[in-house]
Amino acid sequence: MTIKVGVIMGSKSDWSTMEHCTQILEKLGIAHEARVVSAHRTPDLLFEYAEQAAERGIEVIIAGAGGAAHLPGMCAAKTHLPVLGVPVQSSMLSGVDSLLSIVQMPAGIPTGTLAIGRAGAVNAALLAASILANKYPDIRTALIEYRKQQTETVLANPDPRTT
Ligand code: RP5
Repeated sequence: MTIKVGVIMGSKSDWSTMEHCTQILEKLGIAHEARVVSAHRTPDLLFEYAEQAAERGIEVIIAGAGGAAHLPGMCAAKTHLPVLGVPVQSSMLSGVDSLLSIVQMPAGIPTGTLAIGRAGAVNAALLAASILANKYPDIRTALIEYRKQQTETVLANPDPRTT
């Protein structure tokens, strides 16, 4: 199956956040790959990855990074594909540094920016699914079903004291 979503991250230390992203992609049956691609430690690899992604069939890139998080922005600069940025929670500044590095792109090269940490990783996968759902009926069905189940779970457990 052709990989539709490329999940990249600046370091192996980002995996504990970004695995929440791939878990959702898995659940929705979206073919994806996960790679460590660092903007500052492996800049040539980043350029190669971003430049080749579209011709490899990738349709959305999700990029997680922490600290001076220029991975999503640099990736977006080298591809026309949509790039969704996940700010990883850094130890020094709790991810506010990551968030501001990713969100404040100058006009001309956008990156979609999600929430800091796990919520952002999960939502990046769901947003990628929404983008792909316009084209792929099976992904649309899986996404609608995921949301339906989420709603049903909340409605079935209205008492906050029970799990
Ligand atoms: C960024 O630097 C990575 O995305 C990671 O969040 C952060 C720290 O990386 P390590 O020093 O843990 O490898 O490039």
